Amino acid sequence: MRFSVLTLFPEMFSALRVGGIVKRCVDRKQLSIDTVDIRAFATDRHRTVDDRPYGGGCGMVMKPEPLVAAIRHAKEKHPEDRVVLLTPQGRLLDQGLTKELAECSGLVLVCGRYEGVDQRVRNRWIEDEISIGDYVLTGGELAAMVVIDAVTRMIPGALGNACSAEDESFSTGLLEYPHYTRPRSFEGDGVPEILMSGDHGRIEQWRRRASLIETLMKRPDLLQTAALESGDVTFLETLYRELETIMDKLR
Ligand code: 4HQ
Repeated sequence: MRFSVLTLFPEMFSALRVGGIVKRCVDRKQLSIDTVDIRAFATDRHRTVDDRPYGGGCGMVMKPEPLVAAIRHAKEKHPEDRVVLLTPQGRLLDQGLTKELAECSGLVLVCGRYEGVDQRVRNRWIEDEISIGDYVLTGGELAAMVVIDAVTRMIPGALGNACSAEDESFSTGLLEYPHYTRPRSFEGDGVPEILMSGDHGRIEQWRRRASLIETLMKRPDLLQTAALESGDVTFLETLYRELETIMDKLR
């Protein structure tokens, strides 16, 4: 996987080289992250990259010439790479989109600043628009780093251990079950006995049920799109009937 990041703040991306899985993938050459400084493509004496909006109003707009020169520069080397703009108007990033992006040979991530980029650049050059969530950032850089991070862990072998990203709970569309490690007792709090039983069948069932409860309590909307098995629905029906019994007594 190859990322070319177009930004006015290339030094922000050094955060990805400090440590962790992204750095390890870069070191192993499973991943490359090349930053392109948009300001380097400005041609005037002041290296101007923004200008006032036509029609007036507050804020500035990224001017087209340096940005398009930077996109052309990135596309020159790898014309097949998909040009993606980070914007609240884009497709909401979820695990499904992350997997789709991981199938690309390369992505050109365009990070806007100010009020955004000139619409003509979007019309001519932007192939896809992605949002990391319904809130407003001061620039696309942190959104680009989120995309890089989430896509990187989908690269085969990226996670290092024997388990793949597929094994983890979110690929089932459910929230993760609770995790525990040593010590057996921590400040008076124990660990669910079942996890120390060595009975892998019962542990699997406990974890699945814990995931279902976690999802029901914290993100019930996810149950609509999760890959539920018939046993899952049976378990949720059991919970529902138990709650009904309790409620009947309260009423
Ligand atoms: N932006 N997901 C960059 C975002 C954003 C988001 C606002 C993009 C500011 C200049 N990007 N402009 N949410 O809030 O991707």
